[in-house]
Amino acid sequence: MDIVVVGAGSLGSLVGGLLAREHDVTLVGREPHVGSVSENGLSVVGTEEFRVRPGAQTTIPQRADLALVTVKAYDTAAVATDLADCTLDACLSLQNGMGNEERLAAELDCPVLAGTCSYGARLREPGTVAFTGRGEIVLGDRNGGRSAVADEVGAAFRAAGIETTVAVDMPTRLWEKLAVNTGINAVTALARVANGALADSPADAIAADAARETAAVAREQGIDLSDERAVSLVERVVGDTAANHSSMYQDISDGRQTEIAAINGYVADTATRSVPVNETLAGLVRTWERHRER
Ligand code: KPL
Repeated sequence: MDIVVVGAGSLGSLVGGLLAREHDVTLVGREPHVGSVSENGLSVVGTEEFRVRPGAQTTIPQRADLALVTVKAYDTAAVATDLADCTLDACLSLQNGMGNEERLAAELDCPVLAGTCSYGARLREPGTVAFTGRGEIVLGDRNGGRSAVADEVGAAFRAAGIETTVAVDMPTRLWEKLAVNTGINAVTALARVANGALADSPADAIAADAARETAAVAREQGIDLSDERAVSLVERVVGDTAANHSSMYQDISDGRQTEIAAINGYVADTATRSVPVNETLAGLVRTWERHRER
């Protein structure tokens, strides 16, 4: 399969690297990373170690069988506009936050699948990505139900040795992932700790409360997500990605804009009830963003 990965940051480089063991992959990202990959290949280190030679460039190619979108949620609208000029058979969003698939589908002619990924990844230096925790990849029709395109993409992921679940309940899965991200990302970013530090810590109650609030908002939207399931998913991902620094931790460490608006901010904005933990976390991270040095 001819796959373009739009967003060769930490997660995009890791998943693109795993896929490149079997498929023709082009990573689209920024310099100096893509220059280093196109010259010397991509090294994956950590949980699995190997080197691959995907294509790597700063612009989106004209056509691909699959566009795998891994950009930050705040860049989705711009990427959707760029991808609209590209001939694609399918598009898969593997991003944090809600609403990405709708933004892509509004611009693209091909089927847009939803996906979730809880792998831990970190760009160590240009050309090298650390695989810091094997989580789960789930993908499927963004509105739920069976999809032949999702089956085909799932088979392509599995052919590359990536354990992948093709799900018929993606709307629920996206809320479950949101519960995980509302529990882990801002808390680890503000406490300056790896995901594993949340286990049995003074902050684990904050993470659990944020996830419970997210589950309550999901139920308001007609999604069947219990408080217990939301909290147990947070605990599972904390264990699976214990050594990983969350993407929001990495964003704050690198002085970058975060995805707070699409995570805790989304829950706070969507809720018709009071969600004080998500509001507090969103307020703290937004305050940091406002005063960060650019
Ligand atoms: O999605 C993640 C993120 O960091 O954004 C988790 C699953 C929490 C892994 O760190």
